[in-house]
Amino acid sequence: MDKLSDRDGWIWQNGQLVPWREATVHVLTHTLHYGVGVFEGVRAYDTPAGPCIFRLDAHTRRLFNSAHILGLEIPYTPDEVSEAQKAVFAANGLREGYLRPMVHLGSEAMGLRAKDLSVNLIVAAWPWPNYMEPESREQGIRVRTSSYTRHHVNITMCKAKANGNYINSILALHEALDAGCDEALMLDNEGYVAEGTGENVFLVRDGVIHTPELTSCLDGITRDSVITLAEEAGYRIEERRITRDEVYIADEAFFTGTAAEVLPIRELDGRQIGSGTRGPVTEQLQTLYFDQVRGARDVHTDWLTPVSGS
Ligand code: PPE
Repeated sequence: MDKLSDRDGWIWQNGQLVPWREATVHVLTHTLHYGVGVFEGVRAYDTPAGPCIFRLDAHTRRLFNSAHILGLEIPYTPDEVSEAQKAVFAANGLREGYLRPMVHLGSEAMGLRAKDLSVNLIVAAWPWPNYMEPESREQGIRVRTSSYTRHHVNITMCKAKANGNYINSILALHEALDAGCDEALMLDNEGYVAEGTGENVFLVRDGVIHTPELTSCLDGITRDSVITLAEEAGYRIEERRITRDEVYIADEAFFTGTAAEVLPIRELDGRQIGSGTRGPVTEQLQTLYFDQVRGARDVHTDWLTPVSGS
C-alpha cells in the first residue's frame, strides 16, 4: 500500500517547508497521547484564475477559534497561517487538493499537568478526491443512526475542531461502515439530530430547508456557504431541533463538508428518503456549490483565494 507518509513533496512545519518524509514528531509528543490539538480541513479547486483555496480566511479563523477554546496560543498571525497554506499548496505543484493545518503540543513534558508546552503548526496538502464513490454524488449514500451520542456541549467543545473530538466520529463511522452503510448520523445527548461524523446535515421538506442549530454540531464552513447559496436561490432555511424520524419522512436529505462537499443521503436506517436518489433541491445546491468553488460564478469572489499571487 502507498503510505501517505512516504511520498515526494513538502510539508510546512513550524515556519519552514520541509521534505515530506522528514516532517516527523517525537513519540512523546503530548498531543499524540492526550489529543489536545486542533486542525482544519480545507480544499483548493482549479478555477479559470488558477488554483484557489475555498474560504481560506474562514478556515484560518476557525483554526484560531478552536485553539482559543482549548487554551492554545498559536505562535503565528492568521495572515501567516493563511500564507503557509498557500505556500505549501504551491510547493506541491497541485491544481486541486486538500489542505490540513494542524496545531499540536510538543514533546517537552508528559502528563496531564504539563504546562507551557510548545505549540506547533504543520500544514500538509495532497490530492484528495471525494472519499465516496463518484456515483454517490448522484445516487446518494446509505446512512445509519449511530449508537454513539454526539458530544454533549459541556464535555468536549463542539465549536472547536479538536483532534480528540474525532474519537467519537471514528467510533460512529466505523460502526456504520461495518454495518454496510456509508456514513453515520449522530444524535445529540437529548436524541436530536446533530451531524454526520465529518459533515453537517440538512433536510428538505415541502420546499423548505431545515438544518440543526449549532449547539451540538460543528459550525461548518460548507454549511454556511450552502445556507448562503440557498437563501440567494430563494429558499427559506430553518435552523432548529430535528428528530430522527423527521429525516425518515423528508423529501430530501444531504450532508455538507469540506471533504464530503454536498452529498445526497438516499437512505437512513433502512428507510428510503424521498425518491431514494438525489432530489432536485439537493441537485440545485450541489451545482451552485461546485460552480462556486470552481470559480464559475461571479458572486462571492472573495471566497476564492488564488494560491499564487501572494
Ligand atoms: N462536522 C464535523 C464533525 C466535521 O468534522 C466537519 C468537517 C463538518 C461538520 C463540516 O465542516 P466544514 O468542512 O467546515 O464544512 N470535517 C473535516 C474532516 C473530514 C475528514 O475526513 O478528515 C473536513 O470535511 O475537512
